[in-house]
Amino acid sequence: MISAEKIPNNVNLSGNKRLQRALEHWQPKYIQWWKEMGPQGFQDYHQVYVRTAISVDPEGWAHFEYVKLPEYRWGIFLADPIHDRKIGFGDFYGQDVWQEVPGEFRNQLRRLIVTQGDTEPASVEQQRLLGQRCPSMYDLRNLFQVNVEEGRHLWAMVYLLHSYFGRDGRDEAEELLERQSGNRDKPRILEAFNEPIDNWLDFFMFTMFTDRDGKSQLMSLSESSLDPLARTTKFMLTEEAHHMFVGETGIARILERTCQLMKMAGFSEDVRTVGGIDIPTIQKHLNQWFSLSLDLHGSEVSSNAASYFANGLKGRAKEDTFDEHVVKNAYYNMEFFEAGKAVTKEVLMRNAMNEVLRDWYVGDCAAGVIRWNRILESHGMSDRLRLPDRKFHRGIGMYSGFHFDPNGVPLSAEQWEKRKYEWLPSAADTEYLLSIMDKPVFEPGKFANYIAPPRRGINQQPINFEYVRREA
Ligand code: BYC
Repeated sequence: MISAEKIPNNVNLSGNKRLQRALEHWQPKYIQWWKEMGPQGFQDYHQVYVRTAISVDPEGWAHFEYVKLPEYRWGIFLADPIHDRKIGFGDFYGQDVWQEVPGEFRNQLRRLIVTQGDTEPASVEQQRLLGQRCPSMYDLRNLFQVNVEEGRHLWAMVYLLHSYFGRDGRDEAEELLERQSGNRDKPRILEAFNEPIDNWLDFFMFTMFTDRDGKSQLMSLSESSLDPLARTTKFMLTEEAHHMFVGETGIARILERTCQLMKMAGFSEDVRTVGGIDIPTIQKHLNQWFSLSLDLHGSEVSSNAASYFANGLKGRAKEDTFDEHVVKNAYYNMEFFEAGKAVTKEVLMRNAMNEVLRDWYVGDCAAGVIRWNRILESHGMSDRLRLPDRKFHRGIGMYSGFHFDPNGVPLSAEQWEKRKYEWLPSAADTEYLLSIMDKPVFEPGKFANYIAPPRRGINQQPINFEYVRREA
């Protein structure tokens, strides 16, 4: 039975019987999905020290408690309404925002919400085995925090589908639990969410780069004319920040440890001989998840994106920082790749909105890489990490039929086949990573050899706090 205590919410759930009934019908299916497809081996006997959002104010948001994962209180929260909010971009600029879905945009909005919603359970599925290989109890807890929040983000999208899309919305909500990451017959919608994440280097790169796509997409949806969508995604962004923290600090701690091990082993030694993760392997995983996450922004030239913008459904990140919001006669200088050469052409800005968002995303990623490189620098290392060229390893958009190296230099199909594992993780790299992650570290305060401890614990708890406890 759904109640305000069980499902914390600020949408007056108990005052909306129709919605309450719809969610009551969906909830047991969600719990069944969570138990089958969520963290494996940590459903029944473990209690996890997690943060649960119980309201949108800073206090209610930072509520920490031990819970069994299937008993996490997945709540429904919208950021506070902005009084008299107006549409901020596109053809309806300056008009009142919508509290209901306009019939003519119903399909487009449903598609955007379903695509966003699909990524959330997908990521939980991708990460379901990681607990068995955790580098520490601190990291295990962070993994589960990320997982339960992705589950909450699914609830957020399901709330919108149930509230505003009637029968179709309810059907879509069911299908969100039926598609499965990596399933050949019923895969998840976007490609990056069908890739396995079976080791912690992948997990940290995923939370650094793919969750950052979550940030850029949610920022653009939080500008939406559909006010409930804008308010829902705005609150999701507060949780997204922690996911990127997990990714960025996870890699930072691996880099720290790699530097320490290299010093101990002597710089000419392969750090793998002392159980560390070498910088080329880190770079390959960066290449993999950055390029997959570039794909998540869609094609460079997209009539879908133009129409989302024109109709006010999906804007640019930080729309209010732009001078002009209708963007009817503006152009974007885009680089095309024609007959083996780069050619710059003008494209109508509205058609280039995916690329505009990707520009913002690349800038945000680049800042993170600079912070990582400071660690290498502080240890006197000459190695540096870098983002590969945007053309590298693309599966969506105009570069997808071609091959490029990380500098953006075109390659023939044969050259690519011969060299791709210089830049992307090979089966041997994965095998090595799994070999150093085969024994989970469950002892409080202990860390696997390949990663340094964090600077501080969660919620001012010590690093050796029992973040996950097993019931007797
Ligand atoms: N894989 O016109 P185009 C997150 C399809 S992550 C496979 O360029 P559009 C999270 C596309 O559907 C953020 N297919 O597409 C992170 C279209 O198909 P149709 C998730 C792809 O619509 C970590 C065709 O190619 N949020 O939250 O402009 C953990 C033509 O494409 C892909 C959103 O995605 C792909 N990568 O842009 C947990 C926001 N890309 O019509 C969570 C909502 C494109 O030919 N979604 N296609 O059948 C959107 O805004 C847009 O759907 C996209 C695509 C930006 C994804």
